[in-house]
Amino acid sequence: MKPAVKVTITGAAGNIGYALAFRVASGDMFGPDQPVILRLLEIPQALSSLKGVGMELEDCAFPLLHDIVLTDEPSVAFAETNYAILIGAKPRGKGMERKDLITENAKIFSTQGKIINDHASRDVRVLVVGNPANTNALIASANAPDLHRKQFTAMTRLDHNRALGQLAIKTNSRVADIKQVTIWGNHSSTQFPHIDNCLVNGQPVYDLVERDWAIDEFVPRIQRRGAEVIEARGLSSAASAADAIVDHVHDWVLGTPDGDWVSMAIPSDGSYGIDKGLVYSFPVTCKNGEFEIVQGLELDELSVSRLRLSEKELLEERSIIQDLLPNA
Ligand code: NAX
Repeated sequence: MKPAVKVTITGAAGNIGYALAFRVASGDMFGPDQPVILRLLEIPQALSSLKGVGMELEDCAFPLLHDIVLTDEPSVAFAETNYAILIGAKPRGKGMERKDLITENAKIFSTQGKIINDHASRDVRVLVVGNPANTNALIASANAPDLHRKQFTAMTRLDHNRALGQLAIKTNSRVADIKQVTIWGNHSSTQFPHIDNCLVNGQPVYDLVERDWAIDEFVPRIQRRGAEVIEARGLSSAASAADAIVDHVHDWVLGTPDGDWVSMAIPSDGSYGIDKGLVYSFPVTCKNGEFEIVQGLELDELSVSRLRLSEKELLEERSIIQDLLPNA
C-alpha cells in the first residue's frame, strides 16, 4: 500500500467541509489505493462541532483513512501537508460591503499563506475555495515566497460542473458526452461560461442550441446558479461544492481525459492577454500533477469583452488588498 497523503481542510465543521471530509476519506479524491490522513482545522469556537465531525469519520470506519487530526492551530494543521484545501472564511455579514469582505478574508489568507510556506510539504498543492476565492489564492501565494505560484489555485470547478449539468439538460444528452466547456475569469457574477468550442457527442454545440440562448440565458443562469440554490434551499451550495473540490484536486493530481479540459483558477502567465499573476480561471489540461493552459482558442469580440470585464474586477480586488502582497 502507498504511504498516506496528508490533506488539510480548513473550515472543516462548516457546510462544505462537512460534505467534503467524508468524500476524501472514502477515496473519491485520490482513488481506492491511496490512504489519507485528514488534518481538520477550525476556529476555537467551532472545535466542539469539529469533534463531532471527527467522531462521525471514525464511525464510518473508512479503510483508507489512516489518521484524523482535529485542531484550531494552523501550524499543526499544515505541518508537512501535501494538500491544503482552504474553505474556512468569514461569511458576508449584514451591512458588510464587498470591499469589507475582501479585506476581512484577506487577513485569514495572508496568515495561512505564511504558515503553509513555513510548515507544509515542499510539494504542497493548495486549493482556495473561501470567497473571494481567486483573490484569496493570490494573497496566500504572495505570502508563500518559498513555494511556486503554480502550487496555488482557486476553484471554478463548481461553475464548470454547473455548466455541464445545464447543457446536458438543454441538449438532452449525458454529461459524459459534453466536452470543452470553459469558465473564464473570477468565481463571481463576472465569470464567463463559454461554450463556443463545446462538443456534444462530437458535434458542435451550436448544431443543437442557438448562440443567442447561450449568451442570453445560459451565461446568466450559470453566473446566478449559486444564488438560485440559496433561494431554493435556504442554504448555500455545499454537497455540489464539495464534489467540485474532489474533481478539481482529482484531475490536477491524476490528469484530465484526452480530448477534454477543465476550468481552474490559476496564476495567469499572460495567456489570452490576462494580466500576469492574477489568479484567473482558464481552460486547462492536467498531466503528471501539472496543469497547462489550453492555447489557441479563438475568441470573438463579445467573448474578449467578457474576459476583460472579469479581469477588471480581479484587478480591482487586487488593488484593495495590495498591501498584503509582499512578493507580488
Ligand atoms: P460555513 O460558514 O458553513 O463554513 C465556514 C467554516 O469556516 C466555519 O465552520 C468557520 O468556523 C470556519 N472558519 C472561519 N474562519 C476560519 C479560519 N480562519 N480558519 C479555519 N476555519 C475557519 O461556509 P461554507 O458554506 O462551508 O462556505 C465556505 C466558503 O466557501 C465561503 O467563503 C463561501 O463563499 C465559499 N464558496 C466558494 C465556492 C467556490 O466555488 N469557490 C462555492 C461554494 C461556496 O459558496
